Amino acid sequence: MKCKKIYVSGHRNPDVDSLTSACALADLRRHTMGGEVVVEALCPGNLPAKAEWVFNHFGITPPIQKNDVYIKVIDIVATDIVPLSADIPLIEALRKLEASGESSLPVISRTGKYLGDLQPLKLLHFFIEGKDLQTPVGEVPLGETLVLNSSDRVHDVKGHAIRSSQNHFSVLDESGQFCGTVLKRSFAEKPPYRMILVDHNETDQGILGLEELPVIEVVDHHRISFSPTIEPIRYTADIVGSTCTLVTKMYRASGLRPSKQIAGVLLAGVVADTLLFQSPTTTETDRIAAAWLEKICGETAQSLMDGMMSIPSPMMSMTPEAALESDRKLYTESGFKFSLSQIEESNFLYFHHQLHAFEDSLSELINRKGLDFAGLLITDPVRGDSEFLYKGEEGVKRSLPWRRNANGTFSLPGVLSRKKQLLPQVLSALSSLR
Ligand SMILES: [Mn+2]
Repeated sequence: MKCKKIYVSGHRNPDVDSLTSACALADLRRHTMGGEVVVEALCPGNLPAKAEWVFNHFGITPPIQKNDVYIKVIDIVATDIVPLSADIPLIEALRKLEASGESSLPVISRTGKYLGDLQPLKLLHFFIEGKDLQTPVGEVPLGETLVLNSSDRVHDVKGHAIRSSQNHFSVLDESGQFCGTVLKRSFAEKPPYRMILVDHNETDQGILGLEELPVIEVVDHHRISFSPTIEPIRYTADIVGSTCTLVTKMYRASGLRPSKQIAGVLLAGVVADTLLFQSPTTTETDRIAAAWLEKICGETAQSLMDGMMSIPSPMMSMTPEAALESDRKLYTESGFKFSLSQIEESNFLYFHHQLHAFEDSLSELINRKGLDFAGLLITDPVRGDSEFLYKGEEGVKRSLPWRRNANGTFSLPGVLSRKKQLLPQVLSALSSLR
């Protein structure tokens, strides 16, 4: 099927880097791909308050909130089959049927309601009785065929449809209105949407339904856990502090200059992910990219950091459940399924006051998602330290390398990055258990 739309999406529970890089890369691809295809940046989940501030500040519409990209029947509807209107005489309808080369054609009322399919076999009795060929086709016996609902997932109806003897299926909306037809061969074709991933490459972390769409590009700065592809794809990965740094480099390489607004949101992404160049993930490349973006957007990295830090942290403004969800990633590794959330909070006292509530929420999360364990990294971006709260499998807990505090949390001095500091140590603890 012809590609109608390309989605650009960061990981679920998106953070500032994920959203701003999606927004900017969508903008870049609109320029490099020409105007033919629609490129749409997505926000798979809630827009975090900090990201909302960034997009407002630069006067840009944030990525569209969408929880899944499952392909629906309506997405693959074709207009190849022209339905018969119920008013025309049977003889005329039969001629149209013959000319179409199909074995049946849908009949729709004047108001667009689907009435059934004109099928010659169904008419035998009608002819035997010697009925008039001038009878409107809407009044003759029509065949009942397999019809599809426009909102059905293709995944759910595909098997049934492929096994049926029909070559096409009428598609109806909730009120029975005819929306078009799906051709049987469409089920074997590529869907009309493509996917570009930013700031992640693991299907587990991506928007729901991601596995149904061909990924044509990845721009990322995380470990690679991407599945083999059928066709060549564009893959940009590097060890830098922010995906926005990579998108900035791509702008420069293409000879295009981002608008003031796009440069602004890119700079915010670099600042947010490197915690104003304090995170150990920061590289010279991030600083060079930021300096270039500062010139274009006319603001400093520091002023954007101040702006974002003025937004209350999830811990102060959300319930423990919501705070855990605000930046949570799911992993399956060494036979363990686990989740690691991260929250920035410059005052650990807020966290200590709610410790039991967070422990309960982690336990609830483990039950709900069938996990082996779940952890929460609380990071103080100002002092550059973290604490880690762990729930779940005791063997894993014992193999974690950090000092335990009296309140049961782990102390991780100098740790700012889940990706570069927390995850590798968790993974090495897990592999030591095998
Ligand atoms: Mn990132």
